[in-house]
Amino acid sequence: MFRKFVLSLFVCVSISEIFAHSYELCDDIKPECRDGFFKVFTTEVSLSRQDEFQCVQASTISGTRSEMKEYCFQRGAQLLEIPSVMAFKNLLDHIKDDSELARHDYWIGGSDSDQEGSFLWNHGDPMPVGSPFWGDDIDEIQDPDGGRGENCVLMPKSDHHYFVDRDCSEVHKALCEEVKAPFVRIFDGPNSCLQFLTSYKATWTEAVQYCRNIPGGNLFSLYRVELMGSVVRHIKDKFSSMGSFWIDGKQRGDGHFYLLSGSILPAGTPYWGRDVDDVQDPDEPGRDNCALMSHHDFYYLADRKCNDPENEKHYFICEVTI
Ligand SMILES: [Ca+2]
Ligand SMILES: [Ca+2]
Ligand SMILES: [Ca+2]
Repeated sequence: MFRKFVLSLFVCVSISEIFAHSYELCDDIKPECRDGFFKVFTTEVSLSRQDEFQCVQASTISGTRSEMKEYCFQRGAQLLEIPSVMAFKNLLDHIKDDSELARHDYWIGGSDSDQEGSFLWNHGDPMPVGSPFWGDDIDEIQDPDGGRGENCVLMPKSDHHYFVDRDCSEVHKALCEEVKAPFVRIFDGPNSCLQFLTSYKATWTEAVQYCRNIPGGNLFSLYRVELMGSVVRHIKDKFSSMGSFWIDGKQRGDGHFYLLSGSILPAGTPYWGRDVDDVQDPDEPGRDNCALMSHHDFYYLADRKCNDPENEKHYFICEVTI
């Protein structure tokens, strides 16, 4: 028994050593809200650290609960979860102050479809019950009161945007919440806090814009080739074969790839791969090509169209200079 324990301990330690890949969170950097999302503080606004917020967006279309869940997902977001009473109040204040927002009913993340009477958020965390979250939906019986016929949580205008349970096939707008990725430090250096965006695919141009919205932020630059190993290891550990990642590097008229800082991203090995054919990249003539770490080719660089929303939307990596 003891030997077995020692053996399994040994196996665990060796495996974790082999796969150990060290990184730490950059706790002092918080992502900003993307364009089109508004900020909702989750604590008392006057007291809050300016980083305790959610990024929320009201849908432009209406649909059933499951259609709206998909709608949010397509935007790198999920149906809104409300983590505290202060977050609820700050959200209601924002809705009340905006006459367009105030006119609609909204699906949010809660449901009791899995087990009747047990309301859960998107990923299974329990939702609070009772006041001050739930209303009565006008019948003087506090919701949830719909039994098996009403399994989805709506914030209806008619009941001052309190929570009520409704039939999931009703058609309403939704509130989506941006899924925020943490900043991690996987190597030492001046731009060493990286954010791997894997809940949202963007063109290279959109990715640059997203990263620049973060104070001190930019699309990740491979300014030293040594960084490539750490980044590839992190992608393989955390996001194995999920997809490719845009990084800094855009072709200009002279054919070279330039970093946003103005320096040149070198051509050839060991940066570039051959992507999906047998010719080493960059192999697309022209000037509107950008650098992608291609999951088809061991995350070596490939040149792809910078701004082709039909065919070239990918994950991306932001970095912050601190
Ligand atoms: Ca009721
Ligand atoms: Ca129910
Ligand atoms: Ca109800």
